[in-house]
Amino acid sequence: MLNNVMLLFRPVALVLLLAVSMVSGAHTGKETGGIELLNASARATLPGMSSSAAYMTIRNGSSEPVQIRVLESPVAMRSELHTTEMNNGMMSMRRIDNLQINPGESVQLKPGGYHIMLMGLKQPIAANSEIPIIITFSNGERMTVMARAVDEVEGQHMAH
Ligand SMILES: [Cu+2]
Repeated sequence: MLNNVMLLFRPVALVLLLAVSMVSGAHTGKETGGIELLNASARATLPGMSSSAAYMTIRNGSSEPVQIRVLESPVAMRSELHTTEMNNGMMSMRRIDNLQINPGESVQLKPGGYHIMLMGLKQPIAANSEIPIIITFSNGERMTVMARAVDEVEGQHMAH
C-alpha cells in the first residue's frame, strides 16, 4: 500500500523539482531569497575614453557567504572588480579578487569605493543606454543585470 502511494507521487515530485529548478535557473537581474543585483548603473563615456565603471548594490539574501568570481560585459575586453584607496594622498585603484558578501549583507559598488572597471571598451557607452553586466559568484550562480548608463559626473572621473 505504501509502495503504491509512493509510486503515484513520484512523478508529481519530479515535475515539481523540475519546475523549481527552472524558476531558480532564470537569473535575470533580480532574485528573491538569493543574490540580488540592485540599482545598477554605468558611467557613460566621453570621446577618447577607453574604460568606464559600473556600480550597483549586491545583496546576499542566501544563507551562505558568496564571493564575486568572474565579471563580464560584452562592451569591454576585460571587466575587473576594483577598490579605491588613498596612497600618500593620491587616489588609486586596485583590483580585488576576494570580496566576500556574508548572508543577509549587502555591498555597495559606488564612485570612490568598490566598482566594476570596464576596460578596453569595444564601443562608446551612450547616456541612457543599458550595459549588460554578468557576474559569476562562488556558489555557481551566474547573473546578468542591465546597468543604465548615466553621464559622466564632473570631478568623479578617475583616469585609469
Ligand atoms: Cu577602477
